[in-house]
Amino acid sequence: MFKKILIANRGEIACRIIWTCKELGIRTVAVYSEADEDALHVRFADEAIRIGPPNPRQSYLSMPAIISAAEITNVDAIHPGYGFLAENARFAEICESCNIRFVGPSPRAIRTMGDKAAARQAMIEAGVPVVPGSDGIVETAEDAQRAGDEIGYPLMLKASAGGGGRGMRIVHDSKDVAGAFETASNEALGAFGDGSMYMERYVGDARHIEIQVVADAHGNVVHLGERECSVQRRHQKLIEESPSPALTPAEREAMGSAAVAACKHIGYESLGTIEFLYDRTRKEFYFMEMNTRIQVEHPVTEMVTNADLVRAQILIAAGEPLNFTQEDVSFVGHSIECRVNAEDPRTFAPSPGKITALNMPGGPGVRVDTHAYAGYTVPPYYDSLVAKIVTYARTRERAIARMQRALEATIVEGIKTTIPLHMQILASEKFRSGDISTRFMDTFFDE
Ligand code: MV4
Repeated sequence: MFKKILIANRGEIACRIIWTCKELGIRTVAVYSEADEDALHVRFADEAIRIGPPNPRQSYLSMPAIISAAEITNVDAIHPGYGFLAENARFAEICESCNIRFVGPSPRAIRTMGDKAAARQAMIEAGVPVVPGSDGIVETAEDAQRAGDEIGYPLMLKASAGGGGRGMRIVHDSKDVAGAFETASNEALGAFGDGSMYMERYVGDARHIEIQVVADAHGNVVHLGERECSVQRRHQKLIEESPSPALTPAEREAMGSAAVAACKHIGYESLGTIEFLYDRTRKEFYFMEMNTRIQVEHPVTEMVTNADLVRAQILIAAGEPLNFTQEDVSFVGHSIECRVNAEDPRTFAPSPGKITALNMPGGPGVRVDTHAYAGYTVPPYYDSLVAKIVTYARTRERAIARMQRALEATIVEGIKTTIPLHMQILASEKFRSGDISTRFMDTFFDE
């Protein structure tokens, strides 16, 4: 087992990783920027190395700075968390070449899944359903016209190098497809240095449902059920839950099996998430993307499966076999997560600043993952997540009631947060009835 791990991240996830390392008896090294001198992850780690200025390019994204910190402190492994370098294949490669274990999948798996057209192709080969669309990359506007007229409209143009909603475009009419292709491809070239595009039929009335997988280095692959992530705004998730109110046990089983088949096909080794688009009209699901990292919303899976996903991820990276099979996994109760962001709840404009008073909720079935404390200043340089409030209860209805009372007990003064928005969503009939889709937030403020 590893003796010492460096956490190449900050905020709540750095704290979350440190908690599990402590339980495993693994020593921890924090890295931090000048903006994070007073951050909790720095306090809780056994050692802390300042790696650069606030700008993440020169600190949390700086591979030389992080590798130097790892060399100086003589760690066995680096945990990348989410964001920053978590899905950077080159970073994973550099770690391995420095004889430091990267807590994540192989560079090859990261690269395949980072190329969305290649991922789609791999899923077709694995027998996992994908949205009907182009046969690989569309090279020219003429090809886009031909493929588009075959797929039908509306359709989506997607950048191979995009993902998470970046580099996408809806085309409603045959006369627009060639022009949209040129514009989207040029935008992708500018944004990602890669203008490759592919096309899919547009699924309008959809849910975002993702499957958590764990795959060890010995060929064992197990899924831990789904997370429903349809309540999003501008591709930023607001509320996640497990199980999804939409899936029947048979659908859960089919989606889980597809996710396991996907991992086996690519020889995946680590923890990961397969995102599916669930077509509410046809009651069918399609592969969208695979995330090769621990995700923000992992706690809702931990609550209903009683797993520690960070622990599983570290043990897998150390070469340990999974000590459970698919048959051992059971799902009990319902869990909901609200992302408390330092943002204006109406405009979503960032609201960094000093937290002058803070109370986090507790009591039965309430979990809080946060790095915030009274007197902490939320810096303006990084993402705005300040806390994840997670509830757990026997039923969805009771998990919602628990979340409402938990949010009522939450006090964050000095900055604006998304809590009022969460309260409004939780009180809405649409959310309470489980009638949520990717368009939930588009219409929310109108009602
Ligand atoms: C789609 C889609 C409809 N049809 N693909 C958004 C994020 C990225 N992972 C893929 N996304 C979508 N792909 C087809 N063929 C609709 C979305 C989408 C979406 C998906 C999940 C959650 C929220 C969303 C909001 C807008 C669009």
